[in-house]
Parts: sequence; structure tokens; C-alpha cells
Amino acid sequence: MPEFLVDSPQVKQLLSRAAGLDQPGSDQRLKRIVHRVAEDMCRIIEEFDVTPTEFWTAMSYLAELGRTGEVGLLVPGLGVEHFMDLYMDEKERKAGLRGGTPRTIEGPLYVPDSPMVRGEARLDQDPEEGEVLFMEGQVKDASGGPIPGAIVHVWHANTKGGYSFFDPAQSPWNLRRRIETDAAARYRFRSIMPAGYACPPQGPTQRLLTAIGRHGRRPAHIHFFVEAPGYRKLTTQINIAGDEYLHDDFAFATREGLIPEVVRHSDSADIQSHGFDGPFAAIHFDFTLNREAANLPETVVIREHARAA
Ligand code: MBD
Ligand code: FE
Repeated sequence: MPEFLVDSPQVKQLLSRAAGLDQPGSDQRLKRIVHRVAEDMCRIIEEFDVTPTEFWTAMSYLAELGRTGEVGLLVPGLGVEHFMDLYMDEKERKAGLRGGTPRTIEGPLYVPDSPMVRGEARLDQDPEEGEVLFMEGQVKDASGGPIPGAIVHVWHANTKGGYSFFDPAQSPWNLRRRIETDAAARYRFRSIMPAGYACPPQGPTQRLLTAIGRHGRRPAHIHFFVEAPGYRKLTTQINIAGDEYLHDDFAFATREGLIPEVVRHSDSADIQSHGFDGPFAAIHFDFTLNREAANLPETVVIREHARAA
């Protein structure tokens, strides 16, 4: 007799039939994946001596994740979305690709089709007390050449860590824009310094994190997609230096190369020359895109998103 029930001929046959492996045709890869998932569930039950009540608690948990829209929140919390980045990095490395701005996770809060502007944008629409933020830079190719007409999708949280569309207190498209780089490949925007995000305290993601002794906080950050014809789409974020969660992100998205210096301007001549009316924080950050090539893994991700009304 095998040591584990899951390895017995009876259970082997059960799982093989459950995954359709005893039938010819259809999607073989899918069958193998379904088989692995079912088998691993059975292994967990046996190895951890899971009771029926515990098992159904776990199934209710998954249903609650779906119901509350938190699937996309637990996944980064478990490190799996970051693993996808590491896996893509490794595939690119094996294909010989080096350099470019590091990718990091998209997260669950992107909304497609934000307002498009050329060159520069003002992101903050809703009045808030906070630090004025000015961010600018260039989109470049691997040899440092400018990419005019690139699209920089930018989205970030407000001073309370909330994102428009998900936070009903904000107006539609607050802190969300698409900026097309100008003739010199530059983008620039004025906004307000974001605060770090915290998982909904009553939600299923935070409940699990708390149960395993973790917090659900992210450092302040700004998300980007950067795309241009002929180049690989970049999904990334910058983190705000000095944040207490900078190297303790519950979503594991902080990466070297994505923590630009934040320069505080409070000198009045300095303020005037930038066209502002008070102190502001400035970030300079250039994006470097890699050329698209046939042997590289796809960077355009098809993923369900919230839809603007
Ligand atoms: C966020 O703002 C975010 O970027 C991620 C990855 C998860 C939760 C909230
Ligand atoms: Fe975010």
C-alpha cells in the first residue's frame, strides 16, 4: 500500500477521470492543469488532515473573494503576481533580452480608457489637502533615443490611499490619465502626492493576512503602462522614497530601479520658475522600452478590468 491515500490506485483513477485524462482529445494541457489542481487539493487535505468543516470554510472563502471582487487583491498578497514578473524576466533573460525599465505588477485597480492628453496633464481633479507633486521624464528606446507618441497610462491613489472608481468619494478619472509623449518624447504631469494603500480591513484578503501575521499595506506608489508601436508594453510602478512600507510592501512590487529621488522645492524663485504657487515635490523618471521581437513572451495582458460607467 502507498503511504498516502492520494497515491493509491483508487484515488489515482478518480483524479484521472475527474480531469478527463481517460478520455481522448480535447485540451490536453488544460486536462493536466485541472488534474494537478485537484490532486494538490487532495494532497493538502491529507497532509494537513483537513476536516470537512475546514474544507468548506476554505470553499466559502474562495466564493467570498469572488463576491467581494478581491481575487485580484489576494493574488499579489500571496506573491504570485510578483512571481509572474520574475517568470517573465527569466524568459526574457533566456531569450537574450537585457535592460529596459523593470516591470512590476499591474495590481487590481487599473481602469481602461482614461482621458488622453498630449505632453502634459493635471491628474488631481478633486480638491485635497496634500503635497503638490510634479513628475516628468522621457520615454526612450534601449539606446537612449526618444520615442515621441508613446502612451503613458498613469494611475494612482489619493492622499487617503483610495483609487477613483473604487472609491465613490472621488470623481470619475480622478488621478487617471493617458499622456502621449510630445515631439521630444517627454511626458509631464501635476498631481498630488499619493498615500499608501491598505487592504479593506473587513475584507477576505485582510482577514487571511491577519490570520498569518501579516499586514496589508503598500508603500505610496504610482502605476504606469507605457506603450508605443514596435516596442514591448511596459507595466510598472514607481515607489515614493521614504515611505515606511517601501521595503515591506504586502504586494512585493518594490524593485530596484523603481525608487526615484523625490526633490522638495520650497524656494520661492524655484517655485515661480516651475510655474507653481507653493512648495512641491518633483520626480524625474525616464522610461526605457525594449523593441518587440518574435522570440519574446507577450507583454500585452488580457485581463478583466473595472469598466468606466
Ligand atoms: C494597489 O493599489 C495595488 O497597486 C496593488 C498591487 C494591490 C492593492 C492595491
Ligand atoms: Fe496601486
